[in-house]
Amino acid sequence: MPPSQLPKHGPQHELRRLARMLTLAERGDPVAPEFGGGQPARFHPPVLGVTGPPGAGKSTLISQIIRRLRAQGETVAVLAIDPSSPRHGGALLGDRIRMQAHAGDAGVFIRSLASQGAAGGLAPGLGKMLAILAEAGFQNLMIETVGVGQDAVALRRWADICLLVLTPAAGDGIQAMKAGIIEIADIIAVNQAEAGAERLLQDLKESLPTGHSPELHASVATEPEGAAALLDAVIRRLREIRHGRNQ
Ligand SMILES: Nc1nc2c(ncn2[C@@H]2O[C@H](COP(=O)(O)OP(=O)(O)O)[C@@H](O)[C@H]2O)c(=O)[nH]1
Ligand SMILES: [Mg+2]
Repeated sequence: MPPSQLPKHGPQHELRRLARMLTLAERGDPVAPEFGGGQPARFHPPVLGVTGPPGAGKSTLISQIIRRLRAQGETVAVLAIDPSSPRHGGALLGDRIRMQAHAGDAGVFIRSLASQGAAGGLAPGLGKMLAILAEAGFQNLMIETVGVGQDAVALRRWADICLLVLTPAAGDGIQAMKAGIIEIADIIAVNQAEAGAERLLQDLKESLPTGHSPELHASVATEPEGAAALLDAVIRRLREIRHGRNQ
């Protein structure tokens, strides 16, 4: 069933019920049948995974993607496995979204998840939670995570599209290359590009493994048009995946 035919998830009690089902799935407990019992969803919306170091601008970019999708009437649910990092000036995604006026919008659902392990590992019930959100009718799903090493590979398992967000700050790109995270990326954003993105973009181009050529974009997520090309690319891919599955 396409999401437009599913019941609208407006009323507060439905949202509370959805939140409860996600808690059950996170714990590994049984999920109610109307949420598909946590089994793979009948209709699976595109899943965007957003990963990168704390403070790179993942939440800010996700908020911009949400803004664009909402302007086109599309719904979005986000699972944020993102420990807040005061040291880097990062805020929990929920806070950032609230600041950016998606609060009270029934077409946007955001859930923060406890991370497993210091680096922000993927939650064990993630697949189930995505299935529940799909059954609830959300047209786009996103996962935000501070992924390194094995976590990044796990993200690849759940996400149709992986967006890696780096900054020109010393070491970011090198760290990502060392952690093997470059290999999972379909799109790489060099964000906070007002500090100059050329060098990191060049380094990335030169060190990409053979046969792997992710789209590279420089972005400034905090300026109104600063991430336009990146956002276009992400939204185009989400749409391609959805159209492919609807046929
Ligand atoms: N100067 C600048 N600041 C940015 C940019 N993108 C995000 N920020 C800021 O960087 C901080 C961390 O952003 P956030 O989205 O929370 O990063 P996350 O930890 O990767 O989710 C916030 O204060 C943002 O406002 C950018 O392109 N340029
Ligand atoms: Mg964040």
